[in-house]
Amino acid sequence: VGERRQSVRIIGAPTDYGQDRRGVDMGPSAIRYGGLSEGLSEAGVDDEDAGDLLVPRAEERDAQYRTPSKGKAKFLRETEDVCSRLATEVRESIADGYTPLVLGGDHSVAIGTVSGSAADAEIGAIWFDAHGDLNTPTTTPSGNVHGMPLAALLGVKEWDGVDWANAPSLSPENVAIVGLRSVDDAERELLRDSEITAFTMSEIDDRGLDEVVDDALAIANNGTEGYHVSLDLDWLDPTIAPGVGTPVRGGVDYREAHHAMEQVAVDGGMRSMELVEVNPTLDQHNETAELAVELAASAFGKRIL
Ligand code: 4U7
Ligand code: MN
Ligand code: MN
Ligand code: MN
Repeated sequence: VGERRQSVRIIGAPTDYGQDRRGVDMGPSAIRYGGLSEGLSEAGVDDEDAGDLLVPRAEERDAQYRTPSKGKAKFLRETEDVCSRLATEVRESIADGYTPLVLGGDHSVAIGTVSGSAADAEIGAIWFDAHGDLNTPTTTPSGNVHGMPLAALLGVKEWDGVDWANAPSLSPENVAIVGLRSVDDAERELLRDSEITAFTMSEIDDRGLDEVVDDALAIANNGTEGYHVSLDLDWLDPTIAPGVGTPVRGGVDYREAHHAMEQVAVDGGMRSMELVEVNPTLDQHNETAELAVELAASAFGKRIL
């Protein structure tokens, strides 16, 4: 680290189609206001801000897409539209020599980020999250697409009529979920039958996060040309990251999280990153957004000394 100067392109994806609590569409503003550009300079990278994708407000969309009937995905067409535009931006950023840093928005934007990052290369992914995000329109208990992006990216085929199911972006053997502590029955079944590796909080308690992240990096790097880091802020304990829509107690603490990101920086194989699920309307004095900034700075190589 430190030898090559990295260039980061920031792309805002201000969506809130993927979940029920409004306000997560203000995430990109909150993260920028939380000092993103300064944080990245402290990490020694050059940053360029591409601004935000244009995302129509949920209220302007047809009410039928908002209906939370079980076994259906809400705002699926809207999500598909945003994600396909985001994928293009991410792909082009990488082709231009940048590491894309996507600011969500709810976690459904990962479908776009990862599709773009995987468009021209075999990649792995490390999914820092309390949740598995492995539901589909058939298994979802909520109808919320932010609970489905990893299933979409792995090509779990229950997406009828939506393009992303036809071209999986990730292979299960190169995917590691880190920090898992809230799992639905169908997700548990899928995890049991697939080659995805899930490191639960209980395994982290047992082995320590440092060792677990080393394993996750090895999985994501194995036979790939780098990996995507998807950082859902609900990965962290809600006492330090209250500004998220689906908090789950028992997450990683401040120093653990930083060390994990520092491991990513030392590894050097990160191809793209996203910071998702920051909801300023649920936050305390923007602390969750500021924490997202600090963690991104660590992932891009910021050091104490
Ligand atoms: B997040 C949930 F049922 N599993 O599918 C669902 F518990 O992106 C939550 O990780 C999903 O924040 C959380 O709605 C999605 C629920
Ligand atoms: Mn989550
Ligand atoms: Mn270590
Ligand atoms: Mn998530």
